[in-house]
Amino acid sequence: MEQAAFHFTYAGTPVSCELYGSGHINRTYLIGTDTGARYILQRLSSVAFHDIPGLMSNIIRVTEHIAKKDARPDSTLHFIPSENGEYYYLDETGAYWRSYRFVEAICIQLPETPEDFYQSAVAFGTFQNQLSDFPAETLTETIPNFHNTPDRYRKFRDKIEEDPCGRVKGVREEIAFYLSREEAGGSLQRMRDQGILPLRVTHNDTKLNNVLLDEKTRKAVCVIDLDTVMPGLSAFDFGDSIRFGASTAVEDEQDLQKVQMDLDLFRIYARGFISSCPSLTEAERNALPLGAKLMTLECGMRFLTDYLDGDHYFKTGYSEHNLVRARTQMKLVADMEDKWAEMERILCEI
Ligand code: ADP
Ligand code: GN1
Ligand code: MG
Repeated sequence: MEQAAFHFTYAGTPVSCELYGSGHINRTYLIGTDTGARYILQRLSSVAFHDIPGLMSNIIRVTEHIAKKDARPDSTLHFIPSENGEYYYLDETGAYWRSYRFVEAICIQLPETPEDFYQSAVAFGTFQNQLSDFPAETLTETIPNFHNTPDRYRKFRDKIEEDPCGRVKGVREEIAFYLSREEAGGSLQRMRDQGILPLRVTHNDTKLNNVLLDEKTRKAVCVIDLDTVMPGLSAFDFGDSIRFGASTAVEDEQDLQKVQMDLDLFRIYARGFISSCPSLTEAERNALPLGAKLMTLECGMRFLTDYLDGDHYFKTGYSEHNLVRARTQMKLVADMEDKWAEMERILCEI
């Protein structure tokens, strides 16, 4: 049993603790108690997050805002204070923990039906819309420059130069792929700097497995993994969902033949997202395909950067795991480039 579990104000005493979920960043446990109440307990990644009090303050404010707009009991996550009244617990090793109510629902890696994907679009579109009146500038940037693609390019170049693990020589083709798209990679950031695209509160990590679905009705229950909720562009949230959920294969598929961006899923997600987020401006709508391409490009480059660095950021199951992920993202970017006209046409027709 993780000792941290005994430091939260649960309804009951913890009696079981098992590793849970499939996230790449935090360490997640499911806690059972003697009253039957269940909780998620997470040890937050110290590699990814450097200001946990600021991060938890963002999350509490955002979840309270959503709870006021949607009265369903599980419309958002409910965090549990620790014994000292904070929404986190700092253990003697310096690790931060936090806990929230377990939601009885399912979490999937790829849509089993198009309707699953539509539901996730409605969940993320609604999330963004519910927060459209939230003062974005008052939120802490939990990971500074998180989706600043030019900044991600700078970090990528630094790692290529440093080459701490001697891995550069084995991945020249992959490096060339990402570097050749650097100019295009900066386009969303330029539109943000020029004020063409507004800053709003965004989730920034809109993978399908960050939405919970009701097992029976298959309707979306709530959006989870709120660590990266901060000011951003709507194209980030749209784009990251397409990157992950509109792929015909999982993010770490080794057989690249199986990896494509499915245009039907793209259309379905776009419909769900746009219809549930009426506050999108015309410029934001037009930037959605770019979001899909750039989030895929950026994420793939982040996987490759972490591979060059010796795999410290993303959890990996084997030594080339991040490289495999970087390659699936390359395949998706190339496929989106081939399907670009179709993607734009779909957006015009909605
Ligand atoms: P990470 O940042 O590591 O992705 P998440 O917050 O997404 O961490 O949690 C990891 C996984 O745990 C999720 O993908 C999901 O499977 C599961 N999970 C998290 N919160 C809940 C919850 N309240 N109810 C049910 N499952 C959850
Ligand atoms: C991480 O936490 P998780 O597994 O939902 C990452 C995302 C990446 C994603 C790639 C805080 O998401 O940015 O897109 O992996 N989260 C963080 O699968 O870096
Ligand atoms: Mg997650």
